[in-house]
Amino acid sequence: SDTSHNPRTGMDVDAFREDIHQHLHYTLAKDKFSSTEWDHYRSVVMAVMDRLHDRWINTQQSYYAQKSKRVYYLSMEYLIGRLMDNMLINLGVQDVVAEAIEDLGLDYDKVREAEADAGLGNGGLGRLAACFLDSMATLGVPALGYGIRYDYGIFDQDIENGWQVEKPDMWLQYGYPWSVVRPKKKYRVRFYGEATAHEDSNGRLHFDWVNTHNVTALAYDTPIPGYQNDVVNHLRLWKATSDEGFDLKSFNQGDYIDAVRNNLLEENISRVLYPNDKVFKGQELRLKQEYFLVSASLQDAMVRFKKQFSDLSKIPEQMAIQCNDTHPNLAIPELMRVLMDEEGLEWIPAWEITTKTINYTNHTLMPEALEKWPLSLMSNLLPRHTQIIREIDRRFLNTIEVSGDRSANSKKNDMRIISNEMESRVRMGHLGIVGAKKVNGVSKLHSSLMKKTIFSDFSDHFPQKFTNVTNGITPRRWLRQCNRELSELISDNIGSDWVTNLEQLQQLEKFAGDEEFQEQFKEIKLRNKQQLAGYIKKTMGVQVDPHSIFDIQIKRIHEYKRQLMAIMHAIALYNRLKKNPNADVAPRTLLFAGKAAPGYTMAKLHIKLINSVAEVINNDPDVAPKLKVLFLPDYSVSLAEKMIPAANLSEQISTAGMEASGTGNMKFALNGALTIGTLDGANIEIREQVGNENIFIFGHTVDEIKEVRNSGYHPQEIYEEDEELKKVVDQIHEGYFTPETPDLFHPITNALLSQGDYFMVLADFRQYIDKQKEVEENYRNSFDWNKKAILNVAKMGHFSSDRSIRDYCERIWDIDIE
Ligand code: DL6
Repeated sequence: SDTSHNPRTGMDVDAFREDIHQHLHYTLAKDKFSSTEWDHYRSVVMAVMDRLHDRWINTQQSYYAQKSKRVYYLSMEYLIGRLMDNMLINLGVQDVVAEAIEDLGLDYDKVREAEADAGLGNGGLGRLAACFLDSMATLGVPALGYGIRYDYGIFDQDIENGWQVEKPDMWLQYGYPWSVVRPKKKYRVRFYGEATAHEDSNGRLHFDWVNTHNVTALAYDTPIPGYQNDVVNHLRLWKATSDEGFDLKSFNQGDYIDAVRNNLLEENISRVLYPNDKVFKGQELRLKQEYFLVSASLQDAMVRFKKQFSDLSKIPEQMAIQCNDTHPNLAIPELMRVLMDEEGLEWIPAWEITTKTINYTNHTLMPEALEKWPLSLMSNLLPRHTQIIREIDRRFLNTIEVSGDRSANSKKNDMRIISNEMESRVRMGHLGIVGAKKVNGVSKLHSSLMKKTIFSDFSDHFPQKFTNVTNGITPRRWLRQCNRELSELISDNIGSDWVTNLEQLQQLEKFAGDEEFQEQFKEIKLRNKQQLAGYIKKTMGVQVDPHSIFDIQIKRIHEYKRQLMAIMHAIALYNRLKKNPNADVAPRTLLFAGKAAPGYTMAKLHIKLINSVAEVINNDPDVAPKLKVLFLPDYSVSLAEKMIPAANLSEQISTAGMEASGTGNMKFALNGALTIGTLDGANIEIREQVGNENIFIFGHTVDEIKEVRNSGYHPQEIYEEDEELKKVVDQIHEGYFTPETPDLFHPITNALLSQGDYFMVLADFRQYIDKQKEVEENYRNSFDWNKKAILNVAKMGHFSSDRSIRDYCERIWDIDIE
């Protein structure tokens, strides 16, 4: 560490103070009279960037010198949140910089909060990518994340009269000081046009892609430091620009405005993140975004490769490409195209390289989320790729052997990449499996269901391709950063190695029943709850009781995640309290947060229902002291960092088989919340780790659901037979919570009763609310509850994203770490 006090590189308070001050003065031209919180924040960022740059350059030089194999992580989403704390913690200077900031008469929290969340993702898939970047740098994996620099990330959510209203996310409005633009790192990305063939003098066919519309991809790099290891990788985000300047033809014809407008159209490619979670819409602009990411990133990777190698067969030894879901799976035909049309390889060696380099992670089994691009749309936008995909499909079909009594045609139709329907479609999952080296799911259950259900033929055909890597979360952000007090309590007792070796938390087991430790643990949880209560009071004007059970469900709003079941539980509790206002119950605060896709009407209606129920409950003096329900607007990474450390109970209640993994479940348990959950996704592995007695499991299993569906599911009967449930459903139906619009929630009750309750809310409701009773009783035994909570923390070692990345290195990327 630099002890020179040099303002650009020194790691002490004086050096930082001087550098922050210099940036304010010399870079921003501000003084103490004119500077704003944003200026202070920017000056701090620039001082931190000064320290990152040396390490960044050194890291990249050493990868180059060692000819390290690179990991290219391709993702349409990175849900980063704020970076200031993360950067300071990983550089090991959080306290030093806090002191320098205070010395300058500024407030650390205000500086930190001037940063806008980088919300370039929808939910778990994007946040996973962000955790993986942190872990890859921490493990010293030579990795580079590639993505798109959307002008607008995930929309801001307002709640107006109980309804979600979307507002544009202006995260770049004042610039993004954590990124460095690379004005010379530009690649041409082509669209449309035609694929033509010509024969050379040796009679060999060559393919060209001509008459294309071109867009330029411009690189913006954000450094990604590892945890106190001097490694700095980066995330490279592409912005679409129109490099060709004016459309010369229109320009010469004097149509100045039109010439400029065209440029704007090209820039639309990186304008906005698609806000849909798990639903495939098939818009052309989205396909453009996907190809834009793939094309720019592969060009960039090839340039890096060719600086050091000329033998293309070395590509699989030099790069592992990981596709985060099918969104970047055009990397398969694109790499084939580059190798054949630009590098002159024949099909077979090109295919050999491609299928040893690219890997695909599947993140959902939900049929409506699987990408299936209309062939007509694809062949118009990407004519040469479409040819290549057809050829991949044709060759693949020739390898399919028929067995049993299934006809050859039916099996081929099920497996082919280009579906044989009225409107042919390119199935991006099938393309991924055929073209990838490895295909992985994201939890044990999900990986096994993937092989048994949607990809069963493929798992028979390519058994060696399929593997599992259970998701993880970075302990730096999700414990060290968001829960500083708990981190310190842990480090005081077991040392601080857990930050990079989360299995060390095991050592906490012996403190689970220790009264003194428990006392401290409890006090920290209470303070975290008080802080969240303060935030709620400030932003929503509602007082919640920090001694009540903080029961939290935060995630995207989706029917399969069953926020509906949780609000129905609140209604049942309300009814019990109305009937018996003096009932001796543990007070509970039920908190929700999450965004609904703008076009997902049912999810938006669920938000309205939660807010309507909250309104009635919170304003009823009979129940308000014992029960509060709140929907916190504008869920984000930063809000999660406030809510998770304050939770007692974590709601992970998806219909079994539908949540591929979940990662919020891991964050809560790591912060000492107990889980109420179904046997779904990574909940199963959490139970394996913490033991059945330290988690509240309920509900139908995957097999039971299948059985119920097969033997005929009759939600109406469940409703008729369970009086308490019936009352809840009736109240929703009859407009008890919205007397002015009594029919408002009919779509919800109809889905439950007359439309077959696809998400099995009624099937699980009784078990759920009985389990919730058990939770409540357990919570009242403080010793026992805290013991369980501490054990949960102690058993979370397995869910570090460092472990996930080690698994990727070993099972998929063929990279040795230490
Ligand atoms: O793997 C990350 C995350 C899982 O934890 C969630 O369970 C899963 O729902 C989510 N999947 C997607 C798929 N989206 N698309 N397209 O977001 O991935």
